[in-house]
Amino acid sequence: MKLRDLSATKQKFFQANQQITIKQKADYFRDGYLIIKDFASSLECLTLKQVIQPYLKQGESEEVIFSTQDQHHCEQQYFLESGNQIRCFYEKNTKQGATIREVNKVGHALHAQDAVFKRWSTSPNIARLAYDLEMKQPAIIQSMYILKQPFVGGEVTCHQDATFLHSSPITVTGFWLALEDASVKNGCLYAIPGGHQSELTQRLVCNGNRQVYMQRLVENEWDIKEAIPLEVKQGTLIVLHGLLPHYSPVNYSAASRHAYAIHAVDLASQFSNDNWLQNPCIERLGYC
Ligand SMILES: O=C(O)CCC(=O)C(=O)O
Repeated sequence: MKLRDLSATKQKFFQANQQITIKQKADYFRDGYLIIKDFASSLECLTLKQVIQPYLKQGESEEVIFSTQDQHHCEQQYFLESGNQIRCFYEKNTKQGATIREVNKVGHALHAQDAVFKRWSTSPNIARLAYDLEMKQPAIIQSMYILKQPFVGGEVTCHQDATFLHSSPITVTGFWLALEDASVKNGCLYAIPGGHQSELTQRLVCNGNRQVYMQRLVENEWDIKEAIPLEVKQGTLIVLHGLLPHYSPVNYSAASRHAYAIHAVDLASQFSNDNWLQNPCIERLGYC
């Protein structure tokens, strides 16, 4: 099968329309996350893993990422302008001259700028799920391919997705697909069951000068000791409520832990105009 030839898999991609059960929906609203096994076939996972390959690039040169004059500013610009692009981000301390083995993630518009990722992201399976979870006008606004590479895959500190994609009311919902088995050994996701019922603790705000900073909203944070590992097999989808505290630790193992994560918001809510993401590629979800 050619890398980009999806004809063989098309049926599987669009099979869909399996509604979640009442229990699954109740579990999601109680726990803040929902684990759906076998959401994607191994062929779909393999296809996405192959399609990402040409996007994995060596660290960019000085003008893009690294400036001796104002490194921080350049890094911020690179990040802020990635909302409608497909760009590599690297593990910490490996900016200049980073190798492909040090790519941390690729973001943030695979769902719109690559035909195969777009097809998967906007498939009826995802759309149906979004509507089932009571989104009224769901639309994908961000996507990331996370590699968590062997030995170097860095920690994603505990956060709520609404910190980064804020709206009133908060509607951001994550759809995280395991493209490889994820366990405590290779840095699987951890989440605090029920933690989505707590407040939003901080926001990443972008000011008029296009500079981002973290704004703390409440003093008390969640207790990270309450987080549990979400060990899953390849093809499993984890749906994450936008207020659910979650993280993933360093991958010290020899096995990578690839995942594809998309974030949707409800267009019926008001997307905050001081979010970092100001130029999103919006892909509305619909199904017939
Ligand atoms: O895959 C990971 O390690 C973190 C993903 C994450 O935090 C997210 O998708 O919101």
